[in-house]
Amino acid sequence: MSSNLQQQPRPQSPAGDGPLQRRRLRLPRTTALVAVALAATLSWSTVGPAASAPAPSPAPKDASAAAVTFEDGFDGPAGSAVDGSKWLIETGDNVNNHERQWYTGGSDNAALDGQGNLVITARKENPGNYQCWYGRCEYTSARLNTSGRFTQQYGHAEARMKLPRGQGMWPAFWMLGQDIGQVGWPESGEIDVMENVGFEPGTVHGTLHGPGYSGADSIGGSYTLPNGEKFADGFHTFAVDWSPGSITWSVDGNVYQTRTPADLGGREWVFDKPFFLILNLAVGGYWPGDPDGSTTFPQELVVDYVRVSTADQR
Ligand SMILES: [Ca+2]
Repeated sequence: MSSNLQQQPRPQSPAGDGPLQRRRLRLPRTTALVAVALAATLSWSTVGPAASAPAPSPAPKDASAAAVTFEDGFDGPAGSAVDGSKWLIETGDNVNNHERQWYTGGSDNAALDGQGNLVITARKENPGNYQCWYGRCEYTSARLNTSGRFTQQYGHAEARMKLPRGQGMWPAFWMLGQDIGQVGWPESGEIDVMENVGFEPGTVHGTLHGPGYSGADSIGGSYTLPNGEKFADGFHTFAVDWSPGSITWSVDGNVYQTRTPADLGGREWVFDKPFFLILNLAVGGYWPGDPDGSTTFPQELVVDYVRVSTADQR
């Protein structure tokens, strides 16, 4: 371990989180973030059950329009940073997964492209002389979340994205329980709407982490594009439909997995509470492995929109 590692406060790793290649610890890296998570309000969770009641007939043709609780279409001038009222930009490194990048702030690695997209860019550079857990950082990238700005319990969450490509890339759209600052991880729960690792260019994973089923023991499934297609070749929509006791994952409307408390063998279902959203592009780590000579930089995670609504919809 480097001295740098010991100087920075980091959450404890849970014991027994399994084989390295499947270990996926996704903890907030700073106490500041935890404090923000604690401050996240349950602004609409108290109305969740009412909102999930059947709508009076005739149902509107586009029920989603009236039920949207969070939306960012990433419209704005090219080069501008994300809307700070919607997104908190996390900075620093992440030793928990042995990720290799430094997450920067501002618009350095997360910027609008002027054509309605957020682009999270992973670069092989270190203009700020950032120091990572393993020494001088080799890469920069970005990680955003809605902690303290938006949380949701149940409903539909989706993002339309074009993924990066190459060994070592690890883009993700995921959620953490807003009580992580109080109960820690994995008791907080983690819902991974979409994760991709570069060595599987045509496959994405949807996963649940909770107490007794995290890291190597997490509960999940995967979806693979037909005909050898790759997620870096075009935009796809990644979604979960979430209701009391059930979470369903889909890609482009194709459902590939539903999980319920029956899958947990008596372990606790920790998904009946508000969660916040996270978008990030990690470079390297236990699960994806590190970039190699075949990896080209920069790589981009291009996000057309993120949208959350109260109603199930597919
Ligand atoms: Ca857009």
